Amino acid sequence: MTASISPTLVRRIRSARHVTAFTGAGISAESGVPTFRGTDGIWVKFKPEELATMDAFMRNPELVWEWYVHRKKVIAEVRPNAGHEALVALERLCPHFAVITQNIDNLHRRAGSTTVYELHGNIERNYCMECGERVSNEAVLASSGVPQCPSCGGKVRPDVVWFGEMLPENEWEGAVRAARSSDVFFSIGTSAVVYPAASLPLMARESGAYLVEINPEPTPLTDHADEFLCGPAGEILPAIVRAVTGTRSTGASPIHSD
Ligand code: BJW
Ligand code: ZN
Repeated sequence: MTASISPTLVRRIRSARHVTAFTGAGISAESGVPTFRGTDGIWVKFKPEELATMDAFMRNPELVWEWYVHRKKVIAEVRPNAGHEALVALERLCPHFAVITQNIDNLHRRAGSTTVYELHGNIERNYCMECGERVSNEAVLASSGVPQCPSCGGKVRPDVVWFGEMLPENEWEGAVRAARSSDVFFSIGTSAVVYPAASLPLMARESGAYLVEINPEPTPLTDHADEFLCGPAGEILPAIVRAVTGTRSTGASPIHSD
């Protein structure tokens, strides 16, 4: 059975000037990129503190690089899915549309989204920890072990944000601006436990946004959402686009709404 997207949500999107989609690993799950937490999450096999911190990197850079090279190869092979594509369609329907992503997989840009704030970096970029020089993915993938800077010989790292590190200032400021100006704010495929990113949906709601969560599982955010659409992003987001454009009304049932 397919239930309809709520008329309230359709009306909110149609009348919105600013719509924002805040995404996490769940939106890329249907492309074949593993999530971090949950039954097939990366962290089931590896603890975050063993891999995604500067301490871990300094202790065992070979292991951390092995993990990133594996993920670079997985991400290079996958394609954006119907969820990413539906956000591109929504961007075309809304006067101002922004994607704020915690993902490092570049799939929103590859799908065609144009305003994308990447809070946790991008796995396709790398830089030297000594002199800051950018090092291409090709060079990194061609080297064995820990890649070294061609200019100074320093250790190269992926351009991602590890625990205990600050988020890139411009991306964070853009994300806060988008959250605070949102009329409708979607939180999609994130467990909403990693801060400061997880503060954005509540920031948006405080500023008057209609908060919609899309996830197959409830999260700490669920009770704060105006609507919780329970299910996979790759099904629910296209259903929202169909409902807004009036092409067809299918999709998920809101569990609660205002
Ligand atoms: C589907 C689906 C489908 C499945 N459709 N959905 C207390 C308060 C505030 C902060 C802290 C605090 N205690 C500690 C901190 C700091 C820390 C933090 O938040 N820790 C928490 C874990 C407690 N934060 C930081 O350190 C951040 N920096 C910071 O705070 O700077 C200030 C500072 C500086 C110095 C000292 C102290 C503070 C940085 C955080 C960096 C996070 N980095 C990572 C790794 C990135 C690089 C890489 O990928 O290798 O980012 S960790 C990892 O988690 C990754 C993700 O972006 C992030 C969030 O995960 P996400 O996207 O939510 O994925 P999952 O797997 O958790 O959830 C997937 C969801 O999808 C699930 O809900 C599924 O149900 C759902 N799903 N299929 C829709 N088809
Ligand atoms: Zn260097």
